[in-house]
Amino acid sequence: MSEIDRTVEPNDSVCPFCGVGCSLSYAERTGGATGTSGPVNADGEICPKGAAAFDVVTREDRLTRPLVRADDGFVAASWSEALDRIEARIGEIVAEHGPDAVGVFASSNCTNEENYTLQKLARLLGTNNVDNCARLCHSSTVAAMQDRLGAGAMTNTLSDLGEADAFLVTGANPAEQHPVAFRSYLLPAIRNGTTLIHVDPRANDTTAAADIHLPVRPGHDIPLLNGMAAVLVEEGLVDEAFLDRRTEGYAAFRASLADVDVAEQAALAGVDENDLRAAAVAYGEADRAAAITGMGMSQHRCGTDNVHALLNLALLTGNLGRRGTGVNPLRGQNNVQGASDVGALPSVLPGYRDVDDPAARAAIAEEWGIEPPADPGLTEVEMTHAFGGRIRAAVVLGENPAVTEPDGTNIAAQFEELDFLVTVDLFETETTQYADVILPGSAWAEKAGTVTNTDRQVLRMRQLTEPPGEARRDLDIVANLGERLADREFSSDPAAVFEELTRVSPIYAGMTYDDVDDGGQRWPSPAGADSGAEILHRDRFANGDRTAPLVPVDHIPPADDPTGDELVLTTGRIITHFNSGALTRRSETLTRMTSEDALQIHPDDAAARGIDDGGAVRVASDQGAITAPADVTPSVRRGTVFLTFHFAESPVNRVTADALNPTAKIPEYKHTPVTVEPA
Ligand SMILES: Nc1nc2c(c(=O)[nH]1)N[C@H]1C(S)=C(S)[C@@H](COP(=O)(O)OP(=O)(O)OC[C@H]3O[C@@H](n4cnc5c(=O)[nH]c(N)nc54)[C@H](O)[C@@H]3O)O[C@H]1N2
Ligand SMILES: Nc1nc2c(c(=O)[nH]1)N[C@H]1C(S)=C(S)[C@@H](COP(=O)(O)OP(=O)(O)OC[C@H]3O[C@@H](n4cnc5c(=O)[nH]c(N)nc54)[C@H](O)[C@@H]3O)O[C@H]1N2
Ligand code: SF4
Ligand SMILES: [Mo]
Repeated sequence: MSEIDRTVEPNDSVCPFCGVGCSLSYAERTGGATGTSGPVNADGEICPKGAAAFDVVTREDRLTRPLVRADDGFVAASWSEALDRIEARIGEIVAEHGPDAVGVFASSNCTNEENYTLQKLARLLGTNNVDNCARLCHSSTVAAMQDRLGAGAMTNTLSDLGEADAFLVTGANPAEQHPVAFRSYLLPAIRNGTTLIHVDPRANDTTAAADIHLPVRPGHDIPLLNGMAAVLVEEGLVDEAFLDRRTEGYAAFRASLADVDVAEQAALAGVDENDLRAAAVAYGEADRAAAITGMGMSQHRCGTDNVHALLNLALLTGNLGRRGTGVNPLRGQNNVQGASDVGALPSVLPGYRDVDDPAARAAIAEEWGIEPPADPGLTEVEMTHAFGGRIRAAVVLGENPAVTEPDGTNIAAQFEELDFLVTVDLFETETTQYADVILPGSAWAEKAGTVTNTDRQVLRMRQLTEPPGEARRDLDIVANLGERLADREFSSDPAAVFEELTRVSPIYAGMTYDDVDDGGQRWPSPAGADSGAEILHRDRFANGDRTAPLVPVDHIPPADDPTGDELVLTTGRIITHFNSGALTRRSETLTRMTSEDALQIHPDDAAARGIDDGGAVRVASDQGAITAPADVTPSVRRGTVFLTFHFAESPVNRVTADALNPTAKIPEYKHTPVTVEPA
């Protein structure tokens, strides 16, 4: 790593991992990261990943020069050679097939300015084929919340959540995935008496703090939530005044519940009826109840409907628009909220204005001089499916889809189909191996700009050190690509790009780059993070309506239920590793804590298959097979097995299927029938 620049004031930046957005800086004493007091982690709290953040920067295997494909592998090239090649090949492909033959993968790991510039590049080139991996996390949540309430983000903020009397945490494991949010905001409230209801097929670190655990059968959240809705009505725990003033359709909704038998719903969801009733009563009796939702809800074919069913509970009980309430999707990477806010999505422009809205396009044209195209582009998984067909060339910034997209067994073949692939990464990864040109980008501590965290706060990243060798700052790279591909000037000054963003994205209007320094900027309340406007849907919903509809949601049985002695594979995360593992797998500190994946399997399921704890098992589906050691544990429910996707040596996505949710196009990562046997 280059010298840390001591002249940067203050000398800290934002953690490169999860969407909580902790501040950290370099500690001379340990040669690693230390937490510093920031807008989210006031006491400088960080988790083990944050503490290892400099491992990403200092790794020996960082890319330091552009690489271009030669006959037998890659050879180093100068920047001008690499950019010439990109300009020539993408130019040819656009000339032959049109701009929609190019697919652009933006990055939830990169700044607002980098993502804003990249989506601008795509649209100036003439395509809306730009997406980021918000698609893979909360696109279904956003679709449901946008539809019902007019905004897809956390309704509340981390700091007011602590005022809740009950938390309903479903399909999320914040103790491991959002550790500082859990420890600093939720846990103190829980210790003070707030009831924690945890809905998860596995008991994990979050469950350890729970009062009620509902070990739902994967893919069966709708019956569980509908059962809870029925109990709320039966027990008179609905908020009549709120229903009158702020909702529509209660009579019909109530009538639809007449057919709902709570015992049947509990049986379908695979949970104890009394526990389900207790959860509904705890949620309904609380003066303030906050729902927190994650991938266990969103990453299903029925992901949007799952969230619709959850929204019904909040509307029935008046738990929206007040402190300590709401429906709160905890966001993934440090800038997955921002990458979407700034328009790195195929159907919306910066600030979530539809590409097919002429007024929105005209407003953008005033700034850019050119109107963006009107037809929505392809989503991430749709783009990889179209490789070699409609999509001939791709630009991938800071993503590793060869590991993280579903049906990984086929993805290799899909990448081979591309005529031309450019990747911008810190390392050679499973995805860069298919590239024609690999550009060496900048790690978090080597870049300046802003990111937007899970509770809509815009936070400032500061450049603490220089990129290694000839690696460049990502914003410079995206601007270089823009100049080559869209043939015009692109600014690589983060302050200037942020200022442009505030002019074109209505939700960032009124913010300034300098004010971001104080952590005081949060949409939709640039006046200040605690201005009173930070809780959404207070008097009106974000779409301007006073009321939101209650809508009956029917259970959608998973398309492929297990047959014979198949088990259901669900996937997820652990505290010490991150997504594809590109950033964490080679970190000495983190691999010392966890060095390999393990298949969680219930002792009864293991015994029936002759599987021993620690023994190698083969996990196979219609898509593919992998092997992993068994972790025989009663913490996972019978009939369900669990693996992470952090270890590319045992890539679980070779086994997952690529069925998509019809509305949001999110893949079904959390319900795959598999056979499991000793390897
Ligand atoms: N340590 C760590 N932190 C991270 C990440 C990481 O990789 N590692 N990634 C970041 C990103 S990108 C994201 S999107 C977030 C995700 O954060 P989470 O949403 O917490 O992530 P997951 O572990 O995928 O899923 C949460 C839980 O859903 C449960 N689950 C599985 N199937 C079902 C189901 O059908 N119903 C219900 N109710 N639950 C189910 C799983 O057992 C799991 O415990 O984390 C972010 N933070
Ligand atoms: N089975 C299963 N699969 C899943 C999920 C699941 O729960 N189960 N979750 C899905 C979810 S929610 C997500 S978000 C995706 C994540 O999918 P990805 O975004 O593909 O995963 P990451 O490992 O975060 O990949 C980030 C890549 O960017 C690089 N990178 C990191 N920071 C920077 C930077 O600042 N600049 C540049 N240029 N490069 C950088 C890293 O080296 C890495 O190669 O995975 C999805 N896949
Ligand atoms: S909680 Fe998230 S943002 Fe905070 S240190 Fe841990 S990984 Fe980084
Ligand atoms: Mo994510």
